[in-house]
Amino acid sequence: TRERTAADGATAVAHPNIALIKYWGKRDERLHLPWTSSLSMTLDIFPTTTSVRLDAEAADDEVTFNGSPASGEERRRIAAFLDLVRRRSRLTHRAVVDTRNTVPTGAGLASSAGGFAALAVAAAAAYGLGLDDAGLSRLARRGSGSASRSIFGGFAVWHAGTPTAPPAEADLSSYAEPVVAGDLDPALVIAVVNAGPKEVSSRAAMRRTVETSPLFEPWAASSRDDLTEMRAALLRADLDAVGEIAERNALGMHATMLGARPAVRYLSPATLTVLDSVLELRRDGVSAYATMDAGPNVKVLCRRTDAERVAEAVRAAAAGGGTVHIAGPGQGARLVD
Ligand code: 2P0
Repeated sequence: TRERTAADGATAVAHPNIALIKYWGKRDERLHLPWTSSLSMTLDIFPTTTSVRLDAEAADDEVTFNGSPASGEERRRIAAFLDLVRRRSRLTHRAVVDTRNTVPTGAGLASSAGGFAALAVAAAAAYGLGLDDAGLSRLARRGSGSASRSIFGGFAVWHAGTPTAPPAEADLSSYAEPVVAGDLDPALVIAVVNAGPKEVSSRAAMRRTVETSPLFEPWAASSRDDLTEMRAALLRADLDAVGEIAERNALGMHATMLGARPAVRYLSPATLTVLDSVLELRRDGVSAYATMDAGPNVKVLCRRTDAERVAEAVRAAAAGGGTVHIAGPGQGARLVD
């Protein structure tokens, strides 16, 4: 690796991902180690572009988010992430971070996944960490769990890390990798029924679920089986099996949340209306399957050739109350500068 100077900087682009096998629940909060492995598709829409420039003179990090200074929790999380990068690089320089995010923030569309994947790639380059993809994925995980998967394009699996190992050891084996898939030609139709920020952060919601929901352990156990079946279904390019497994895994995750005390409920009446339209599509012979994250929005997995028809159906179901996006598999995080 080349010598680093204070003038060094780097810019990276990353995309969000949607989990088909969900990540829900940490076994180690500081290291962001999950209870279960998860699997996702990286999207080709809503990129985040982040540049990191070292500043030898600055007394503090300067973080700009979509042109405005970042503040509060957002700033704190980015500064904590940069502290981790600094400890690894043995450089003490503060950084100027400029991030441009095109995802509707806080709407359960995983804006933190593309965000921390782009930041990890840009910061690792700027501070000269010399990481490979697995190392970048481990680093991105420390920003946000789901970001570990956005390092890779297409389908990616994030390993929970050896569950019997102490956290410091599991930390080394908890990263994402590409998943071998057959010729699926999938699309995800994203029905944004509410683009506002959520009432409970996914971080707080998953903590409450793990601590209080009697349904958490059974879901975690079945999710491990779902992952095995999902990998086989992807390998044989069986879109119906992929969709069925994804849908049941997501509904199971939401069931664990409903079992929390007090319940965490992200699904709204509009969500259920869209879910009904997905059932109707299936009755009409269209392969369409739904998944929902920490918010009311619905992502419908289908064949790319059916995407327009699916988009039309969910748009009609949302009755003008939302926007619909069509995404295909996108690229992994990469340096652009
Ligand atoms: C996922 N979600 O697998 C799951 C499904 C939401 C529902 O990953 O606390 O922002 O930063 O590790 O990654 C959202 O949680 O949480 C998420 P942290 P993250 O996509």
